[in-house]
Amino acid sequence: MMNTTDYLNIHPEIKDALADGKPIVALESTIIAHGMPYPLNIQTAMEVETIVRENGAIPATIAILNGKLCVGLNKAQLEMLGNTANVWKVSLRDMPYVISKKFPGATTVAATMRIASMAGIRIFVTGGIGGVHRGAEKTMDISADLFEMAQTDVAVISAGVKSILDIGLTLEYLETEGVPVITFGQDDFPAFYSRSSGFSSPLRMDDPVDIAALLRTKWQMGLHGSVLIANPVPVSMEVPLPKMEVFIREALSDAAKAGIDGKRLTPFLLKTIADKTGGESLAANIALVKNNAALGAQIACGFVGH
Ligand code: PSU
Ligand code: MN
Repeated sequence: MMNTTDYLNIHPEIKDALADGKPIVALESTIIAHGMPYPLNIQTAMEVETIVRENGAIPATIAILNGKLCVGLNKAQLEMLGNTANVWKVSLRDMPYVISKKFPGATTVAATMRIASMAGIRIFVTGGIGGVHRGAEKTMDISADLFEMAQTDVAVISAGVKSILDIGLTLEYLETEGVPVITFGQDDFPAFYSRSSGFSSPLRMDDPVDIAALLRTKWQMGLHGSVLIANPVPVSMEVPLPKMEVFIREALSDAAKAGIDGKRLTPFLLKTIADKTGGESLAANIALVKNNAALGAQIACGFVGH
C-alpha cells in the first residue's frame, strides 16, 4: 500500500531545511506555466527564488512531475514547466488524474497549499489567489483556493484579490470560513494590480514578526485553515483600479463570447488583460510577486524564530 509520503518527492535541500527547522517558503507553479508568457515566467520564477534566499528563507517551488508531488524544483524542471505545451493546470480535483497518468502538472494555490502542508511547510507565496468570480451567483464559479484556505494550515501571501473576481464576495467567503485577512502596511485591501480595492481590510499589520506570531497563535489553538496576507503592489508599478476596470470588462466579455469557463477562465482573463494593457499588467504582476517573496520570507523567518 502506498501512503501520502510515497507520493512526495522532497528536494534534499528542503528535507534538510525541514529537519533543521529552517524557514521555508512554498511557491506555486501555475503562475509559471499558465500565468505568464515564456521566457519571462522562468526568469521571474528564478528571481523570486533568489529574493526568498536574500531574505533568509529557502524557496520550495511545487509542481507535479512523473507521478510525484515535487517540493523544490531544479532549473531544468522549471524550464520544462515554463516552456512546454500541455502542462496541466492542477487544482485539487485534478491531482489524482494527473498523478496517476504521470502527466506534468503546474499546481494552483489550492493544490500547492495542500502539497506544502503534506510536506510540513506553512508559508506560501503567490501573486493572487483565486476567489469568487463576478457573476458567481449564477455560475457558482468559486475557486477551490477558497475552500482549501478554509481547511489547510498554510498561510498565503498574495497581492490581494484581482478585480477579475468579485472582491467583496471573496472577502465575505473568507469571513464565513474563518480565514483571517491581513493587509500589510495599509488599511485598504489591495486589488492585485492596484493598491486599493475600495474595500477596507479586515485587519492591518505592519510587522512580519507580528504576522508570524498571529500564525503560530492560530495554529497552536487548533484553529485550522489559512491566513491571507495581502501585500500591496509597489507604488511605482501599480495600475490604478479604474484603468484596470476597462480592460477587465473587455476581457470578461471576450471570455463570454468565446465560451470560456471552468478552469480555463482565470488563465484566459490573465492573458487577455496582459495583451490589452500592452504588458503593463504583466510588469505589475512580476513586481508584486517579487514583493510578496520578500515579505513571505520575512514572515517565514519570524515563524521559525530566526
Ligand atoms: N490569480 C492570479 N494569478 C494567477 C492565478 C490566479 O492573479 O496565476 C492562478 C493561481 O494558480 C490560482 C488559480 O490558484 O489561478 C485559480 O484558478 P481558478 O480560478 O480556476 O481556481
Ligand atoms: Mn473556477
